[in-house]
Amino acid sequence: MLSLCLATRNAHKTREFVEMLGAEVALEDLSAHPEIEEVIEDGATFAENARLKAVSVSRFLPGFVLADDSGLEVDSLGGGPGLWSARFAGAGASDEANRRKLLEELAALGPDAAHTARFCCVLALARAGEVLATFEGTAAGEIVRQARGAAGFGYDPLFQPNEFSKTFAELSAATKNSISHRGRAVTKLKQFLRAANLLT
Ligand code: ITT
Repeated sequence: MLSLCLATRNAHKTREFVEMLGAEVALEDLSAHPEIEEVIEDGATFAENARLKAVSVSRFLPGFVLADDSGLEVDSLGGGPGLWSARFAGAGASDEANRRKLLEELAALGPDAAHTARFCCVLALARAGEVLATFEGTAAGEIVRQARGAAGFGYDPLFQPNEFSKTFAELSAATKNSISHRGRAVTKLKQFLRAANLLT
């Protein structure tokens, strides 16, 4: 069985990877490794940050390390919060505080501001300090005017994917995973792992 360490301290991300990779992959995340220091995410893109996290953690741990850098880009906010999605309302901000700030910033632009947005995810797979491959996925949709739903995490209650009338937080985990930015990136990761005979 393939063992993978997820270079994340976000338990919501870990849950989604467990749901998507299933029993074929033995997963752990950094909650099992409190000794590993926080990686400074100072890259200029999701891909750079994913590579930074994967390389840095794979220097400490044996085997394969997978990092996820992701975020929400809102067109009328010039692509923000983007790389700052986790810390939009300040370092260590709660998901709720980040959502409130997003709604406030959009409301300040007036009723005609576009609400189009996309979630982006880049995964970086590394071993022994070297990136083996990266995989990306996006999901397009719009920001709703009021939070709806209780599933998921982060900006899910505010994001309604195109062709759906429910937010990510109103959809089942299986449906979100089948259309999400992370789900699309994981599909590419699985293809890579199968081609390398690491997954059946
Ligand atoms: P790690 O760096 O430890 O993985 P993090 O939460 O800080 O955890 P990121 O720097 O990649 O991770 O920030 C991602 C943020 O983007 C996340 O905290 C959410 O606010 C948002 N986000 C990403 N994917 C999301 C999703 O599927 N649903 C809702 N919000 C999401």
